[in-house]
Amino acid sequence: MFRNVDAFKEAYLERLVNMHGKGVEETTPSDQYATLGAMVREYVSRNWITTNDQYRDKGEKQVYYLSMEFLLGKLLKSNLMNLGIRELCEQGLDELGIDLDRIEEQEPDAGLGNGGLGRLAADFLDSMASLRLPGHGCGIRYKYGLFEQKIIDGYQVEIPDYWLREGNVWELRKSDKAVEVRFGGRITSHEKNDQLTFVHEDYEPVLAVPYDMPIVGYRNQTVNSLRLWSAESAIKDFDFNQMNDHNYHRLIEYKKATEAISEFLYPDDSTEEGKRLRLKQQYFLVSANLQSILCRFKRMNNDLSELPNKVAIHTNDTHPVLAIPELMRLLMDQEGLGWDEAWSITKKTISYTNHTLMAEALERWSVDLMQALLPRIYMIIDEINERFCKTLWETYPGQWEKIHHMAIIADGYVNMANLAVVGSYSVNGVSKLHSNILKKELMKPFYEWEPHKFNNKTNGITHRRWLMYANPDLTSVITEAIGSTWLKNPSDLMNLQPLTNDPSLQQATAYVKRHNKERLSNHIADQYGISVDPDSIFDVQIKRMHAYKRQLLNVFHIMDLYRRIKENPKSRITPRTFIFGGKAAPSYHLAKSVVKLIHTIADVINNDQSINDQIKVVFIRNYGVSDSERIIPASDISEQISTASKEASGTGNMKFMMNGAVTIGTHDGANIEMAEAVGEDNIFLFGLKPNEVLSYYENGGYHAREMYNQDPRLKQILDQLMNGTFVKEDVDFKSIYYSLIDHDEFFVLKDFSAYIDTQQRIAKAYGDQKEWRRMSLHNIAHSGKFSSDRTIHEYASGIWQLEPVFI
Ligand code: 26V
Repeated sequence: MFRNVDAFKEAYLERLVNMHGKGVEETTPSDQYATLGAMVREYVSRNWITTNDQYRDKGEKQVYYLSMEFLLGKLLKSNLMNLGIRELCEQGLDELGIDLDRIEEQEPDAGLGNGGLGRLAADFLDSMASLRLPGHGCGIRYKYGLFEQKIIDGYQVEIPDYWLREGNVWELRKSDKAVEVRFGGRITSHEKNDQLTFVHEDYEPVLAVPYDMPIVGYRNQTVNSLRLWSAESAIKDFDFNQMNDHNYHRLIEYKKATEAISEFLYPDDSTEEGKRLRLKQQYFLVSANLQSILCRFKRMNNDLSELPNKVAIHTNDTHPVLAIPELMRLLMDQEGLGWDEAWSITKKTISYTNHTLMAEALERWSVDLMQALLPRIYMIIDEINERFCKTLWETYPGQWEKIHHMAIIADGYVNMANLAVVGSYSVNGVSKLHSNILKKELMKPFYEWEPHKFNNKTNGITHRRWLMYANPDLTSVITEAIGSTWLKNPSDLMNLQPLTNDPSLQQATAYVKRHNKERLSNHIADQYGISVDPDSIFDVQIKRMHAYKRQLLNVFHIMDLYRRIKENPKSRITPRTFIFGGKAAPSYHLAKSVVKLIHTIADVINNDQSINDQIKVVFIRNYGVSDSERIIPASDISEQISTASKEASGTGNMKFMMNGAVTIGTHDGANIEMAEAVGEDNIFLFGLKPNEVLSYYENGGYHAREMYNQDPRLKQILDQLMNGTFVKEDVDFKSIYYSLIDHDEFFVLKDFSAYIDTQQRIAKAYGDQKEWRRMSLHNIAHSGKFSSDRTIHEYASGIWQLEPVFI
């Protein structure tokens, strides 16, 4: 059906009419999307089957990437492009009077993730398939993705995101592969032939049903899988008919509780009452996948000691780390192995990535909760802990504090990061700086205990989605300049390096940027009624709202700039458009008041005629993957200004770099490696160094109030939060004010002055357009290293021992 344009048109028309039962003219763009999606899914199914067959026949090692989040965004365009059939479809549809861009717009973003961690998982899937690696995603099919952000009166309001409303064209329900996951109940032990066996009784069964989505490699035959599990009642509906009232009610309750497991993605601030459900989700993910992985393995192997040679199980953060006790449980209780053998296999099979050093984000589960919900799993964790502490004791006799710190269970809690390190063979951080801090601070005793486990895998992004597909015009310009090898081998972007001073190339890239900015300006005018000048500097900070990411620093720069313009009505600056976007976790009050603050200052500044449109402030509501694809190609300045040591890596920073934006950033996460790649002259780094920040945390010595007293600019800005300059309604920003004056945990005031200076340097640099264009090209040239193809290559050879399979 995709052989040639005519064959496509014929097949498409027939499908369109048959699928929707109406004449072509009456079909809606959403109908047209559903039809094209279904055709593409069908088209890949042959290669999907072949890929699976070959993986089985060749018996190559497989990696399973376990993640609570996959922030996929839209898939139609990337699938068409990876398959190499988009042009054909575009032409065919065009001849039918249908606009492909418009169809692609119809697809809802699959928002099954919070932010960086979830999007990284999605980029990794793309890279694994494109590098022909047998790697699969394993996740949960949430009925509702991350909440939709509405802005009412400048305040964030959360609405459920029912992304499955119109169905999901990419998925295939595999009822025959469903497995049972068990919660609650009690464990009894029995002796049988000299062996202790454990029996789980009175548990609550939940049926886990997999939905598979194809992951299409770039211009190869590989089609990997993303398997998302849905929770359903394990009791057949017809049983309901023969019930009395009491049982019927209990069954309804059971059904509701069961389905709740895959109902919602948790925003990263889960409250107490939500915790139980979150733990249920984690075990559901882990148990369903491990049963299915083991079942597949056993179809081809009967020697379980071969498992680590055939299967790698990767845990994306600690969320799926129950995979360790669950694999132990399956190997012992189901397969009959003894503890030592099961433990040796488990430790050689599981690897773990840490994604944050933020103490609040390190997972701990109360023993009571875990014992009640997962009695057998808890027993196993307890035993792992006992044995581990015993060996620690032998090495560090008498060092109670150290052992207490390293214990998996302590003070009534299970420490998931400790379990992850003890039960895996590889622990990695996501940037050089982050991995070093892991070794030297957070996991120091573990590093001293088992140094060989620790390694770094600096994050990356898929250059296909983030450059080739999001920025097709820049892609053409690059290909015209250096040929097309970089498409498959992104490090070849370096071939741009000798051309960064080439006037015609500079002109071509500037033209593309200007065009992208114009498109974004139109979108902003259309959606927000704000007119922004495409010739202004587009200065962009898009990411989750969080104190450590310091959107406040950016806001304070805007307030300061506004003051300067008002005080010097005759001077003119190069106009700037400040663009923000990001969701605040629903119960994160401080982050939510920053959303309100941005809207408040935007309202004042955008409506102040006296400043002649020199600054505009735009907040993109409900920011998600599709927004970033539109915004990043249109950006001049990329704001990566987290408190040094706090951002594990960042990945947005790499996306901007690849699209020719210039970074203003702190010495944090992957910014440091970006600076190493481009040289300090081609990036604007400022502020405290990670060691300075860590030393303040450790030794004190920072007094925020002094900053306020010493710097009149800061004093004025902070006072304005309280005195009504910006605030016309009955709101104030007391909580922001006091969080800074009293404590300033994230050194906003401390870095303010350096930030303002650097913003001035960057404004000056922008004034020299020739130099700016060179710098922009220089950044693109050095961005290939940050392709997730490089990252995944390192995971495959350094952690998973995985070989490509040619389909
Ligand atoms: C979660 C939470 C939850 C409780 C409140 C504080 C807090 C702070 C951070 C997080 C993030 C958890 C894990 C995460 O998403 N990490 C991100 O992973 C990205 C991919 O490796 C990385 O680029 C980001 O720097 C990192 O924040």
